[in-house]
Amino acid sequence: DRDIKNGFVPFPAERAEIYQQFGCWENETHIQLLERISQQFGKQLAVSQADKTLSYQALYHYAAKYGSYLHKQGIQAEDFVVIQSPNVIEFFIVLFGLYYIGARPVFCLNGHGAYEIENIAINSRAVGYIKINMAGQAAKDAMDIALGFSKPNFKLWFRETLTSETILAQSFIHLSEDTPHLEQFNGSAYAVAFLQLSGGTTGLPKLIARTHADYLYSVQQSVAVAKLNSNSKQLIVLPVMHNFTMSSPGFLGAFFVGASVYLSTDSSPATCFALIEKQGIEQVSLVPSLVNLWINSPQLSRFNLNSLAVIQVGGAKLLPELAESINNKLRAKLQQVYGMAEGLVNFTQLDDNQQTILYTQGKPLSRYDEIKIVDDMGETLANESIGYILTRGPYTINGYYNSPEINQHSFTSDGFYITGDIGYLDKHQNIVVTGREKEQINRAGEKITPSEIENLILGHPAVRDVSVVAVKDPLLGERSKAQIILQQDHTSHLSLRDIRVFLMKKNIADYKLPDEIELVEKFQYTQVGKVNRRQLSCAAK
Ligand code: J2J
Repeated sequence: DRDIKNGFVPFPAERAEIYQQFGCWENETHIQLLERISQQFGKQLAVSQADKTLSYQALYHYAAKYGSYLHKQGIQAEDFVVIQSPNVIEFFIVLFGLYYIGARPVFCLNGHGAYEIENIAINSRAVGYIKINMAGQAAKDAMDIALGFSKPNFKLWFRETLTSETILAQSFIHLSEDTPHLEQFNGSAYAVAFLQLSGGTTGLPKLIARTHADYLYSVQQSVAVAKLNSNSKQLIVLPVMHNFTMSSPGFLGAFFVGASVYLSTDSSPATCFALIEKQGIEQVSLVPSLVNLWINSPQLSRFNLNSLAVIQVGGAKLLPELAESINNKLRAKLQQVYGMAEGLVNFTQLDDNQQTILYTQGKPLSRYDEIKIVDDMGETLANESIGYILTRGPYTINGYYNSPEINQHSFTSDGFYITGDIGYLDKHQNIVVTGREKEQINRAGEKITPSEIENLILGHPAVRDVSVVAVKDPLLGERSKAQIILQQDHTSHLSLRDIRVFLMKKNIADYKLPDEIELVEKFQYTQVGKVNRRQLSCAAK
């Protein structure tokens, strides 16, 4: 069908049949899920942010309105629309508005700049771009970014900038008021639902196409393992469009059972602790660097956080000392999560013993997930031996979107995704991530591809060659360092600021700006003659 023609790699028939037969995939799309939950839990609070709230009924109602408006503007089913938003309530209306008409969101991080947005929009062949801004903040206009598009093959004709306001973004409620009401689009649950971004291994971020059925299956399994129910109160503080925040169990997990989601646009302990205390928050997902910030905050003793029951931590390696502090200082149960936007997600079980919770990343969500640890030759290793982590299963992609060349080295011939992570299975089949083979820097859970930044820095006239590497950082886990070899004839000094300003002019996301630079005569090389990007050792504890 059209998805495949456009570059979606479907599940191979033999495996699809098995997953189907074992009931992994429900025949339900994202909007059908919201419709069902809004019928069942209509009056229940779906999302709240600052002084704004939406019940499930209201969310569905506004989504229908906004979707109808988008349709009137010419957005059609199967169209891709790039969306970028801080953690505000309006995001949910835009998201489900797109789903209402069968359009497909392309999720960008709020930190992404025009540089990333342009590339993502072009690669996904998006027809539009919706940007939601915070009220009162210097509004980056969607128009400004879109005007920068230069590629002739790209027809981005729909651009919208919304501002998150105190009541609800009045701008778009008004926009949709005099729009004729459209029927909900009920497409196939096996079609592409959206595009997520990969942390990336080489070059620009790769696109990950997930189907409604496979994704919502992972949500359903996450809900079970995180034990969410309709009374649960979830705080969202990580970026709302990250895969972790969306699905592990994330806001979709909360929606799945009619629970309530509270958004914070700010991750500072003072703001989040106050929200936890005031609302009686029970569950929150964090990256290790945020755990670190929270437990060491002088604010900790000022608030009553007794309601906090479970904290999911994932996105980057959680060191056991920090893991222990969740129990000791935040008095909550830790649930480790090792996941990826490509699919596979592992959780420690809430009733696992302390050893397992502190030292492992748990077990895959589905009994049909297959994990293989292999050596350099691709041979499967015994338990407790460290090797490359490969996986395939009912909600892991079988290829990046529209990337045949990349897929050749990202997947094995029998369909396993090569995660680029290194680790082992313990004797109880819990996975332990010990390191990484892929070209990536994990800066507080945000993934940076060194070659992307290197290519940009190479454009600086004073730079002859550059290597961007990860350096261990006590707060961020890893920070980025640009090692630079200056042009021979270049006598002037190059500072960190020079490089950061140079990159900022390219409009790249802030988290990708190098944290430090070092001027060197030559790079360190590994045995295979590649620059040693991993100066740090991610060796097993
Ligand atoms: C070590 N490394 C980890 C962990 C992810 C749930 C949770 C996280 C993500 C995510 C996600 C790690 N210990 N606990 O999508 O649904 C690193 C690995 C992995 C990469 C994926 C989810 N948890 N990582 O982080 O697509 O290197 O997804 O391959 O952003 O993060 O990054 P991403």
